[in-house]
Amino acid sequence: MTVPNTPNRQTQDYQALDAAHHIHAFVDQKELNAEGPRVMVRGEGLYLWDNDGNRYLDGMSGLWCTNLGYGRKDLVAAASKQMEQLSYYNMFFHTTHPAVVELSETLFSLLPAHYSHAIYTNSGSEANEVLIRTVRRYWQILGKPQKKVMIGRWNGYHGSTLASTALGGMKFMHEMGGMLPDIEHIDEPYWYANGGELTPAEFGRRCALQLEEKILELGADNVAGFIAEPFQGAGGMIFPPESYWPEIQRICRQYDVLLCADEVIGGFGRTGEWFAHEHFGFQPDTLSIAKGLTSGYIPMGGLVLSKRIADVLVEQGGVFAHGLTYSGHPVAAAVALANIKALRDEGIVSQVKAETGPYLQECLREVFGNHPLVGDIQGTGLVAALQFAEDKSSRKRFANESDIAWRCRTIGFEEGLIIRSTQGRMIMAPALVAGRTQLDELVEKTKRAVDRTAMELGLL
Ligand code: PXG
Repeated sequence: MTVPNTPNRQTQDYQALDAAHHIHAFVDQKELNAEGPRVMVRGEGLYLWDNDGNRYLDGMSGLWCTNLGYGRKDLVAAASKQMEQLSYYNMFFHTTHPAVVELSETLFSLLPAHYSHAIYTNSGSEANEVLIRTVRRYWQILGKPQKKVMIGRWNGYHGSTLASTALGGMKFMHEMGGMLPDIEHIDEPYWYANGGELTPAEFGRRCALQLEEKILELGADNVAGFIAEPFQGAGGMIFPPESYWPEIQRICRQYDVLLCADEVIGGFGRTGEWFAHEHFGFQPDTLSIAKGLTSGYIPMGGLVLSKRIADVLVEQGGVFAHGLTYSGHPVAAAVALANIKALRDEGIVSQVKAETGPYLQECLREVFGNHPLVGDIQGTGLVAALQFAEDKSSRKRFANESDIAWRCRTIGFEEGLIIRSTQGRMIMAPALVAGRTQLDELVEKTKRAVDRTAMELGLL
């Protein structure tokens, strides 16, 4: 198959140059060099093409970010127009510009009314870096400088820079020189793995109460905020039991600890609501955003602040000693604006809520509800996870579940499908523009990959 716009080097040439110059993300570089990375050259809608002309259905929206799908000409035009008009200016030196102002106008029209201000960044990691400093600054201004400890969760993910790694709970990342003082963790609400004999509701409350215990242990006067993803993404697309978030919110309010939601994956329509905390029904004080803000067309992130925090920073804070060269970059802002307008005006987010989300969830439960390899199905909107289990009734997981899920993911590629594996879970999060036909293809190809994996295990 000929692929239009295919660059004219051979795949092995790209691979050799790649091996000569790159350290890739989260991989044993020596092993990857031996295998050779896939060379992606083109994207259109939900599909990707590699340099050898193979087509893939991207069931992961790139890295949970291409909410609008690939190849949108309107986003290209928005970037190009902005580059011609004002390719760069900054928000230092008492300056602003229309692109970032208009982005905020639209963003805050979509957010619940108690949010008022944003600090823009280039990525989700940076949003969480800024979060720590901003939250600490808030308490300093209020005369409580000792309130500086952040509490996160084990197996949470908040980015790969130093402070965002420390906020996250990936121990193998901490081990690579990644922990910081004044950051603590509590357990994740992963009922399937850790719930034991408790019902999901009991377990959800138990996990939330760990926050209260941790706050009491540290002293509420020392705790600045609690950060968590509304549902865990990189940690395995884990949905907390329904009892979890109301209890977390109660505890944060009771001890005057800021509730910080990391919406980098959950934001911009993934669950069918604009933001995942709206799906779970709680009200965070801050939101970290990135990914779906621009559908991955250009890097941009940000920290959204509630009016409660912003008023203190603005009215009483004096100089805010923070700034990034590219905060509110005009081209990124113009693309973000075009992106969120398209998600809104084309009814894409509402379609995920009313139609495509329920359809995907229903299909997955119908196809995998009785599958010998699948013990549980979680998800809402256009995000879902299949939990592999050796014994469903006791929720026993395979000892080598990561290898099994990785194998399933590899078979997926052979079937022309990109889905992710994390521990013993297969994760999908297709672009929000997916229609029924593409969701059918996603489920069908996932079934083939899971069936072939089950056959190799002798279960089918
Ligand atoms: N918060 C959350 C919840 C994320 O998922 C970040 C912050 C950091 O964003 P940046 O833009 O700095 O990468 C993320 C990133 C995975 C995976 O394996 C997920 C992410 C990154 C890499 C891998 O699912 N999310």
